[in-house]
Amino acid sequence: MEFRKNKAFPTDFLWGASTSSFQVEGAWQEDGKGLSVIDVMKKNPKITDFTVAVDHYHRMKEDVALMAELGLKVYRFSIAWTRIFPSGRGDINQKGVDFYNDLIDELCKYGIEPLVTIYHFDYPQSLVEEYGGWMSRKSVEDYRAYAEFLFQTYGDRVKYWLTINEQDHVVRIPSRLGLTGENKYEQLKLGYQANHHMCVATAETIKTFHKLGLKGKIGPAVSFSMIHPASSNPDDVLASQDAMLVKHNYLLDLHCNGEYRAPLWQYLLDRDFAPKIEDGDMQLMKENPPTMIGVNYYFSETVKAFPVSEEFPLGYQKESLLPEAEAGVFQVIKNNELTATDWGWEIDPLGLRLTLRELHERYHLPLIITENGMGAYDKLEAGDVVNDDYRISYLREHIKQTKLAINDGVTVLGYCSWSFMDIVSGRNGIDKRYGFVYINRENFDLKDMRRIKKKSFYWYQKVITSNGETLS
Ligand code: BGP
Repeated sequence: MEFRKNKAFPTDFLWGASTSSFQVEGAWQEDGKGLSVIDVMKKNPKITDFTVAVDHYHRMKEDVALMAELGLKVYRFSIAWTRIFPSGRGDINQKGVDFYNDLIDELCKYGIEPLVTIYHFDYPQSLVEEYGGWMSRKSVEDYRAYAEFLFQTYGDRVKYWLTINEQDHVVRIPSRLGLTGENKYEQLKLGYQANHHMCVATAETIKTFHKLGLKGKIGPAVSFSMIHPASSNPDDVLASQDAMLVKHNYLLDLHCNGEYRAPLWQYLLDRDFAPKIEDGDMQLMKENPPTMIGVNYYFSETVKAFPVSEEFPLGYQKESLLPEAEAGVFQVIKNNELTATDWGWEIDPLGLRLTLRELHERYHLPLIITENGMGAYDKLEAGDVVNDDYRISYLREHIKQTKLAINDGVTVLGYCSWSFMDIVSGRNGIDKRYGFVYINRENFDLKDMRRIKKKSFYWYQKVITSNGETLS
């Protein structure tokens, strides 16, 4: 839809950038930190692990000063659960508590709003060993108690909280659940049970948040993007709706409405994936919905129908980590209208507007973009210059669409680009760079870890000072 006049960004719009603990901190075994599932994950010999990351743990003040120079209004980061509770519960590690106290104080000193992710993939390994982690009901109380400790410790300065980052990825990626994933069916069945526990844990945590009388907003950060039908063939339209259901909607329907929608429940029963639900679970979720939704958006997908056949029987799935095809449900195909990043992620800025509108219409909650960015092979040129025009162009187009979504009537509290500085990518090491700040290291050569401002840094600085009016 086009309009005669378009609204500007609200004056209190939160311009920001994001990171997560294991992707930036390093110091994986320092100052009493316990092991997380990330620390024990099978290593890929071709890329770096997360042990050093970008050394933010030791360079925190220098990094926050750069955030201030960039002009950030909000900084999204996650707390490493095992820095606070090395064994996931019980004994507290004061040095870990102090690190985040110092980080939050430093942010407040510059007037930067902290946006805290309570848990971003780095689940305590000891809880996996003790009782199976998220697969056990016991995980609910340990997560809630950890979150309560954070509320009590940092809640005087932190107003915005994200409960679980990309729960759907945790459920689907065996190593993030602490599983080997050797038995696909078993892994998916356990994954749906883990998913249910995460939803109950989130609701319990939101209940605690309100009980403590905390002001501010809380909700999950979800990976959510529109899935387009490949054609006007009704079979493809059905495939796109089914893909939306099993990839995205199932999760927020639980968090926000406390329901397994009929077609989803039918799917779970049919595949024998239905989780065990205890009395009161659904009511608890209904009564304790999030008060905002964090949206991680990178790309859209396009799907066509994928009928069951002899070659592809029911249950067949193709994954490159996340599902790309499921017999009898959908099949992702290339969208020829879109270009893609070096990693094949299809660039679809308008898809962000559609995503924001979809979420707004479905759940009627304020949204905050918690991740959006472009992973690329950046080149450090002579004189410490990184000309990342491709990233500027990516971000510009997505910010334009965010503005249009606001004009459509969607409440968007802020925009946090992924990532503030280069991070170690979840699956692609340090080669896949995302930041406004270049980190001078390679996969196996740590160099001097110098912080270098990229061209996009200066561009985003202007975007922020002009409150999104200067995008060119
Ligand atoms: C999201 C995660 C982030 C981040 C990002 C980019 O799924 O929340 O942690 O890594 O995606 O993904 P990748 O690092 O695989 O490029």
